[in-house]
Amino acid sequence: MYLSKLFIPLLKENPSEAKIKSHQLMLKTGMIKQSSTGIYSWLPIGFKIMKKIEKIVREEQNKIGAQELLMPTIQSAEIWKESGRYDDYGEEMLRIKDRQGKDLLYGPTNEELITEIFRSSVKSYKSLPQILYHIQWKFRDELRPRFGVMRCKEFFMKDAYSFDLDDDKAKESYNKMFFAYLNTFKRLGLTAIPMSADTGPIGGDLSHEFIILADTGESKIYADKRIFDIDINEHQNNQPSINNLRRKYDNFYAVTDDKFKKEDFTSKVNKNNQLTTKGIEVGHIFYFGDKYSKPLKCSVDLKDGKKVYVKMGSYGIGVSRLVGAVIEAKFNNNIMKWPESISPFDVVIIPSLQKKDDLNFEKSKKIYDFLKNSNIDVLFDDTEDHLSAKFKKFDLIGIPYQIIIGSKSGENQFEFKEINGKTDILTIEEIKNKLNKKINSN
Ligand code: P5A
Repeated sequence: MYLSKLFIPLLKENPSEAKIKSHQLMLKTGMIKQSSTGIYSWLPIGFKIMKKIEKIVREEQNKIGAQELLMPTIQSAEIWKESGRYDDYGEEMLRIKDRQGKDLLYGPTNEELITEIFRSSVKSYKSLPQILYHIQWKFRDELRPRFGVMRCKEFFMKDAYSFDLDDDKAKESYNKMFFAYLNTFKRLGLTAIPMSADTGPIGGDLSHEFIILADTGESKIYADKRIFDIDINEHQNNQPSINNLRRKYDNFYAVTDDKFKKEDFTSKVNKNNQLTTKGIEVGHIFYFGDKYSKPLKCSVDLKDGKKVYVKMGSYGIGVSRLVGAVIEAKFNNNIMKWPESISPFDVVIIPSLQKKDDLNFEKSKKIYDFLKNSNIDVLFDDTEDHLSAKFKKFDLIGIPYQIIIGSKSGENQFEFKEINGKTDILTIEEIKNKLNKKINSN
């Protein structure tokens, strides 16, 4: 893609309404545009990054055997009345009537709808276990939407739902998802800590929030630092080891503020290991047994003819919030570096171009065509901005690698710079091999 053709409305000034760096950067680099309070349009660069995050989330769900479907954004109020949550959910729920006066709502979550789908399709214990998920927009009429995509009204969520026959099996599903989440965040270049959490309006008695550390996070956290040392690769994808490894996490105190008890923290965690800080909740998982299956009468027949309500859990990842969360974690000293796995482009060619200087343009175009033909997603800054202005711009756009075409480049010798890192002088073939290696390792 040529930069002159890219729809990327960059802002010159810092947007005054943005209080945290991710919100500022997303507005400044034309990733999003507010459409009304807490509701955003996703412009090409922002959308591309979010789609890459979505792909990784999807791959990790599919790896554990979860199956993707798609439920609508608009739901009937009936099923929410059956579960009892229609009244409980309060003003956060956007309620709508159609022309016949039927009560509808814009789904804030999908426990009811998936239970309704399951109860009408599955009758026998033989069909269990199952994990179903979708990636869909949600709407919550948040009292105080803020920080851009971090807490907004309309947001993109991956929500999965597990169905099992008994508590033990259901907890295995929970543990599988627990590690799928850790793997997902790792691929996004994030260290997320699972923290014991309150269940709030979703319900149940077992729940973990996945938190990444950031000063601008809304969650206050209290943890035993040693939780960072657990190696998730220990688990070999077989159930006993997943359950055992999950138990390791229970050995270390790690809670968000609603579960915090000072006496527990000080008595269970040695002073040197105490970590009190803030973080961003990027995922949240719940086990709630028959909280929804019972009122919605979602049961299956057992071998002996008895009926049992299915045991359910639900598992959410804030896909759109993650775009902001990655920025909070990676944007330092006014320089953004996207992890290669989700960067909007693999590499950018930055030539010094003056109107009459066709040489650098031709060189750049050659490299561009060569890399493009090698399936590398390359951006070419074909504008006539001064080099220093170009560098400033790309410090914010955050493409991890740059090929600089200026006084130091020879016939087949180019400056290849890692943003925030070192510069090598490489041939175009070497650049291609290096980039391919990076891309394939994700
Ligand atoms: C789990 C899946 C649920 O909704 N039901 C289905 C459960 N959990 S949750 O914690 O309420 O949300 C899951 C994740 O969605 C993101 N999120 C938000 N992102 C942006 N703006 C919001 N207003 C918002 N609310 C929730 C978070 O990442 C959360 O962990």
